[in-house]
This record gives sequence, C-alpha cells and structure tokens, in this order.
Amino acid sequence: MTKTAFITGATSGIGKFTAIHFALNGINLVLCGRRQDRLDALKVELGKEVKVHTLNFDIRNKESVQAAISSLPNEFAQIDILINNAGNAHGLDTIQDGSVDDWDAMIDINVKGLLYVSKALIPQMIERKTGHIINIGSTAGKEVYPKGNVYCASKHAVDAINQGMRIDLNGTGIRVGAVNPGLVETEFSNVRFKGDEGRAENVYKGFQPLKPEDIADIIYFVVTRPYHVNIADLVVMPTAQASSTIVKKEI
Ligand code: NDP
Ligand code: 8X3
Repeated sequence: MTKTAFITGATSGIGKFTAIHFALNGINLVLCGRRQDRLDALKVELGKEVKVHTLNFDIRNKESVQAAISSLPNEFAQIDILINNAGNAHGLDTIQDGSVDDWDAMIDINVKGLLYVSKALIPQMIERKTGHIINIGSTAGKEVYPKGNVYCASKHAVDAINQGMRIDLNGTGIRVGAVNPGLVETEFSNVRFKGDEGRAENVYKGFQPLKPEDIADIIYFVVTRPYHVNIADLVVMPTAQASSTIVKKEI
C-alpha cells in the first residue's frame, strides 16, 4: 500500500532531499515549511511522481501547527511516516555573549516545534497501531562543543525525546528512531551565521562534508526496513569528521 510521509523543514537541505528521495520511491508527501515559493516548486516537481500536499506554518506556533494538520484533506490525513526535521542553529556564541532571541528560536523550533507536530500526529498512529517517527537529532545531541551551548542543548533534548517517545510508544506498533548527522552542507550555516555566506562556506571548506542526499538516502533506508526492525539511533559523520571538534581538513 502506498505510504504517506509528513516532512517538516522540507523547503531546504535534509528535508528537501528526503522529500525528493521519497517521491522517487513512490511515497506520497505532506511537505511543510514557511517559504511558500519553495513549497509550490516542490509540489509541481514532485507532484509528477507522487501525490503532494503542502502546509505552510511556523512550527513555533502551536495553534498554527494544529490548524495546519487539521486542514489536511482526507487523502493525506493518514500519516505513515513522520520526519521531525525542521530546525536550525541560530548563532555561535559563548553562553555569556549569546542572544536570548537566538536561544528562544532554537528551543522553540528544535524542541517545542518537534513536540507540537508529534503531539498532533501520534494519536492517529496509535489508533491505527502503526507509524514510524524519525527524529532528526545531531552529533550536537551527543556531545557539546565550544559556543554550541544552547543548540547542543536543543539537540540533546531531541535525543531525550527520541528515547522517551520510544519508551512511551512501546507496544503501540509505532516505530521511533533518530538519525543524528554530523556536518552536512545545507543552508544550516547560512541560517546560523544570519546570511554571512563567507562564514557559512568556511565551515565546509578543506574536507568533504556530507551532502543532504547522503542523509536522505539513510532516512529512506531506515523507513524501508521490515516492520519488526526499528533503527533506534544512528550517528552519521563525514569520513573526515571524528567528533564535533575533530575534523581533518586536509583529506
Ligand atoms: P536547512 O537550513 O537547510 O533547513 C532547515 C529547514 O527547517 C528548512 O526547510 C526550514 O524551512 C525549516 N524551518 C526552520 N525554522 C522553521 C520554523 N520556525 N517553522 C517551520 N519550519 C522551519 O538545514 P538542514 O537541512 O541542515 O537542517 C535540517 C535538520 O537537520 C535540523 O533539525 C538540523 O538541526 C539538523 N542537522 C543539520 C546538520 C547540518 O550540518 N546541516 C547536522 C545535524 C543535524 P523554512 O525556512 O521554509 O520554514
Ligand atoms: C549540526 C552539526 O556540528 O554544526 O547539527 O552542530 S554542527
């Protein structure tokens, strides 16, 4: 039976390439983000392969999240796969210099937004006794690096929520797992450095970072395992990376 995936943060990077990979493999899509032009373009492009519905909402706003999900037409209302991917780092500063607005953004988007979407979609999965939730964490959810403070905290929270969801949903038929990437070249650093392209590009210079396609391929692998197999927690780094702070720039 054709499945339907709900992908947050589908307008860019990991979410966008996961949408493309899913579409090419026949998975219908509900694609979410705030940039309507990008949602429209994806709908036209991927609509050639599968059924696509788009939802424009700011994941920080719980009423908007609920209203968007309630508005899903019948043919998209049954979600088989939830990819909790929307998120970003905002700023890279010591705790003493960090901006409270950046902290709010990271906690509201990466943690609370993920919870709002999950809260809205889990009941129907419980009712149907099936579903698969993939939480996109990070190596920043496994270790803390200098100036990473609140971003790392938000991703450690995703790690805890991933474990908590798996424990609480055990026995419901819902699979829960996390994919935790290391350095992936997307718009992530453009957002972190607030549009400073030179600084963003520098993050990925001198080594081969992961591409969003690499993570999309892994997410597709995770969701296509037999039903009795749940990949609970997966960390993926570029070969050049050993930890958040150890990256061999010369290979
Ligand atoms: P991008 O910046 O390329 O994509 C981020 C996506 O999140 C966009 O589609 C954006 O859509 C969406 N988003 C951001 N803020 C909001 C919001 N307030 N409401 C709704 N949607 C929002 O980054 P990545 O693809 O790299 O990041 C995706 C996930 O992967 C994040 O959770 C990130 O933490 C994680 N990650 C990334 C790594 C990397 O090195 N790139 C490594 C480890 C984890 P729009 O702006 O249209 O709303
Ligand atoms: C993104 C990876 O190392 O830039 O989660 O924080 S990192």
